[in-house]
Amino acid sequence: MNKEQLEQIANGMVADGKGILAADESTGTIKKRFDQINTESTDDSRRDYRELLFRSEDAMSNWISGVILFDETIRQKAKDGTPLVDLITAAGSIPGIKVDAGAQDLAQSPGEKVTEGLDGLRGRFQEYYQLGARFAKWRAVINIADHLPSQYCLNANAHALARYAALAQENNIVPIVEPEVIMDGPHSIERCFEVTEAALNALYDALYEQRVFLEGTILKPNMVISGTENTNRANIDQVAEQTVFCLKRTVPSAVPGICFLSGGQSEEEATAHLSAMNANFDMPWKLSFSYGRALQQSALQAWLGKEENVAAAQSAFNHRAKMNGLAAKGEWQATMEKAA
Ligand code: 5MM
Repeated sequence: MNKEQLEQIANGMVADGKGILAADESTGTIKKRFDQINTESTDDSRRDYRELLFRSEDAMSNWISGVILFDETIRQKAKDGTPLVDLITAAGSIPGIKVDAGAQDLAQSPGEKVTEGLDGLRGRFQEYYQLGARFAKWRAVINIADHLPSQYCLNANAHALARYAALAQENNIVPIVEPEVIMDGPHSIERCFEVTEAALNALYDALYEQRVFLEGTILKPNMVISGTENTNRANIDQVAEQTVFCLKRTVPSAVPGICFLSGGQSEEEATAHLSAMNANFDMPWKLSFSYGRALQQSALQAWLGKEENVAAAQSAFNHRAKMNGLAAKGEWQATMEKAA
């Protein structure tokens, strides 16, 4: 393990005003996204869509520090034969890879999930490094319900996240650790706080036990936010305050950066929350984004699977990337959306 290299990559992932594009939708998830725009999901259409994102010059050179890829994409070539990974590095961004095999039902605990994918992971990391990946991602799914999550679920997922993280670092790949507390449900922001705090405590206990080098990691958490079906939703300032308060209680200052997932927030909500945190609080880590839907929604709607819409889709992606880059510095204003 080369600690210096890990630290350098992790710091690059949270360079000033930059964040991560999560383009690691598995085949099933990207099909759902393409269904929304009546576009067939094929090897070529997935390649064309990802290629248009990675060739969005303003976004990729100025606002996107790294891209999380799916296994298929890290091996794919652009239409002109250039490996997609090379488009990313040519823009000065870092290629990363999703290595988990998805969340499956947790045995003996109805309603809960545990993420799989540890078998053979050491060898897969070696191959992904050769293919150009310098960071990786593993996502745990934690559901909130009346009596959930159980401590069993939090511990099982934290253990897997730590095993993955230790293996990634052994191969000089920076692990993004993502314990996602799901937004679905009628729960309050207070309940989200309680569950997020417990999940992060379990995670950092496991990372410590398994000797993970925190300076060479990135955390990808949910924000502390009301459930989607809650009728009395917390506002932007409350989300920013509760999120920062929760992270300060749980995340060691040795961690260089925290890059949020968007989790079903609208594009503008995800940007506004991030900017409010950076504008109003002093923190020991960089706070940035690792958004999937909140970076791609407008671009997908502009593209509609049509070649003639590529420029419009790129312009939508460039705009979202810039808004989030500014939010990572606390400099975003709602008026910037209207002006655009
Ligand atoms: C882009 O979506 C990622 C992959 O999901 P699946 O494995 O289910 O296909 C997902 O892990 C994503 O990286 C994070 O959830 C953040 O994305 P959002 O859309 O929540 O910002």
